[in-house]
Amino acid sequence: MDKREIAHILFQADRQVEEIERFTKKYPQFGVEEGYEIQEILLEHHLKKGSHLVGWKMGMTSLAKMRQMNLKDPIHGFLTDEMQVSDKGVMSVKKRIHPKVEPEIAFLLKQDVHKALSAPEAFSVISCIAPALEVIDSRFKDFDFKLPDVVADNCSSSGFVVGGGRTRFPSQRLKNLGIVLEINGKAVQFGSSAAILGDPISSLIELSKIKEREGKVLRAGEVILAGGATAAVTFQAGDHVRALVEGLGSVEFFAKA
Ligand code: 0L1
Ligand code: MG
Repeated sequence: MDKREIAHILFQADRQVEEIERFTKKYPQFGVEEGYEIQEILLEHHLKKGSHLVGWKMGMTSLAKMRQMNLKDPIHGFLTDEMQVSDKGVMSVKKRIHPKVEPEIAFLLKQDVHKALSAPEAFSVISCIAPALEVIDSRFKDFDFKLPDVVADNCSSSGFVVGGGRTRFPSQRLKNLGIVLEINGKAVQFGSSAAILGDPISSLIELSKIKEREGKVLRAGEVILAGGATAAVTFQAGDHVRALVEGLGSVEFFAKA
């Protein structure tokens, strides 16, 4: 198994909007650690093409999904400026294979993070807590993947939107905020921030532990997507997609061909 070749295939599938078969079919011995090595090479491809790293996402953060995939820990991926769409902006459908959207909570970092954070420390490094929408678009046919595949595929990352949010927010409230996902004004999913690892701040804490293990630094200004609070939902060109998070406000995009 050639990791560079797999990263290249994933990058091309994304650029050419072409779905591919999961690699674990051909390489059953392919593991999660190799998945992260491939993800790192994939990031190099994005940077070489002129994209900038703007943050990180945590995935599979709901206990139900972790149980389903037999996971002890969530997974993580990178976010680039090319993936970001401004609040009320346009999300292209034709640049994506089979996009789905999920409501999330985002943290904005006000300082570099060099080490694993405790909960109070995690709150102290955040400049803003905001409602967010994440668009996932697995490069694998029918979203059919095993854990190493999806990790290599940057955890299905494709697009994201961050709303205005709040610079001050009571930490105790964050763990149980009502969340609604609307498509064309109709509520299609309801959830709670508790679905994100029991408390979204745990996502930032987990990420800080991962980065400490990797010997890497989270940078001031980076966005952290804490994880999906509901199931992800398919959308189409012409749809208006909005997430409302209790106490934090809303965030939206217009899906265009
Ligand atoms: O953001 C996420 O939780 C998605 C992780 C990848 C799994 C998927 O594509 O459903
Ligand atoms: Mg997500």
